[in-house]
Amino acid sequence: MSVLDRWVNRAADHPPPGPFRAGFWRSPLRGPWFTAILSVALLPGITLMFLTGLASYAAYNPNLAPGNDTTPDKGLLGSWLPGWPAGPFWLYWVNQGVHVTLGLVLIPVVLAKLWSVLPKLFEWPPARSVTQLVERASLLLLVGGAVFELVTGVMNIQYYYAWPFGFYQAHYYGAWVFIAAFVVHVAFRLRTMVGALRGRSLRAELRTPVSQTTAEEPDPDHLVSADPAPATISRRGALGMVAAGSLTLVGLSVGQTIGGVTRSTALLAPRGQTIGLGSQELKPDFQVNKTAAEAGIDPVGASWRLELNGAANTSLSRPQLLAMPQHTARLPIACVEGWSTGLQTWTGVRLADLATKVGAAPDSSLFVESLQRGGGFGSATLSADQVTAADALLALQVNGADLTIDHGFPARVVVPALPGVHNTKWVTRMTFLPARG
Ligand SMILES: Nc1nc2c(c(=O)[nH]1)N[C@H]1C(S)=C(S)[C@@H](COP(=O)(O)O)O[C@H]1N2
Ligand SMILES: [Mo]
Repeated sequence: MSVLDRWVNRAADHPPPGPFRAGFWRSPLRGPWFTAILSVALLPGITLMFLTGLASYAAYNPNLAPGNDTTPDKGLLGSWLPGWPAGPFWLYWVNQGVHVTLGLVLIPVVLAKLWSVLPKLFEWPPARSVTQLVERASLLLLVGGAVFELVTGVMNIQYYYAWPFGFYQAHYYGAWVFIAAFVVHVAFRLRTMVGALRGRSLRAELRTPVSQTTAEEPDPDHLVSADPAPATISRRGALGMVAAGSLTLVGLSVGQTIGGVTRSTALLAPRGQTIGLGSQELKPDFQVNKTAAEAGIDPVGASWRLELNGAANTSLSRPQLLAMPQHTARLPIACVEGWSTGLQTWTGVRLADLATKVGAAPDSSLFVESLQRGGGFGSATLSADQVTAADALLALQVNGADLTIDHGFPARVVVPALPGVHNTKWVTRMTFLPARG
């Protein structure tokens, strides 16, 4: 027996008091089956979270400059991402609705799962072998990563920027740390999970009342209590509580994604309840994410001109823009935070027509700048595909009325399938940039 083994054995005989002792944990619900059934929800759920998150990152056109990416050191973590298409119009709306709503759904499941394995956190001795030490360290990244992603995600959709780092970078890097730990964890645990699921039937559990609820068979991982107390809730009841928690979160937030009459049900969503200043013509008005006052935009007068730069440079007044061919499209503004305006009818000049006006090459990207000074989301670069899409507009009107200042007067970008953040409002300058070759 090596010195290390002897030390481990001696430590095992003398656990610190409280949660480090086996008898401390007495819930009869804890066990491999209960943990595994929660994993059945988490495995596809987390996979979909990761994929929709990656898609959302790609939708920002991170590889286009200037101004788009704020994770310049992403390297292999993102520079390989393909471009983002300019359709179908609902692509980003659905992607982000799924990402945000599913993230909320998973919160009760993650909490239940953490509860189910909580005794493992206090395992004594902390590690019996180097392999086990490594596995436990990877769990730190797994649990830390999950909590970090959920907490920053929720804080972001609640407008609560109480951290010293940028959300966009942190949530992205955090996702990679988490998913790496997740893959390792699944590789280690999949067999245990499948075995545990085979051991009991979900249908039988869903018919078992609390009076007949007893602990699972003792397991090698010691998830099952060494000294189980009588059940005070059935497995059915506990799973029902998790499901009810998830459904409540969905019910009180999904309205912000769907919009329309469901919007008023989104009691947990801070966005999309604000209606802009409105106008006589624009009725009924619809929600805005950010008002002109919030963005620090002063009323824009008749002297406003759009600066347009390409092979040639020019500038256009609003009457001149209105005199160009007008195109109408029904499109949503869909924000990264899962919030959307629902479908609105936007009318304005096609971006492609503006490109033609200044002789821009068809493969040009487009750098859009707003009147907004300082930080915020005052500029964005759109890809050539997005510029040439039939419904990609510099909108001048919405729902048959002139844009109000809160909707981006005198002109705003609206492009199908583009994240809201790149639909720049209060546009002042557009620069077509030939593809670098
Ligand atoms: N100039 C400017 N454009 C902007 C923003 C902004 O803050 N400033 N916010 C963006 C974001 S994050 C979104 S989701 C949409 C929301 O459009 P809305 O405020 O009209 O609802 O506008 C985008 N365009
Ligand atoms: Mo947004």
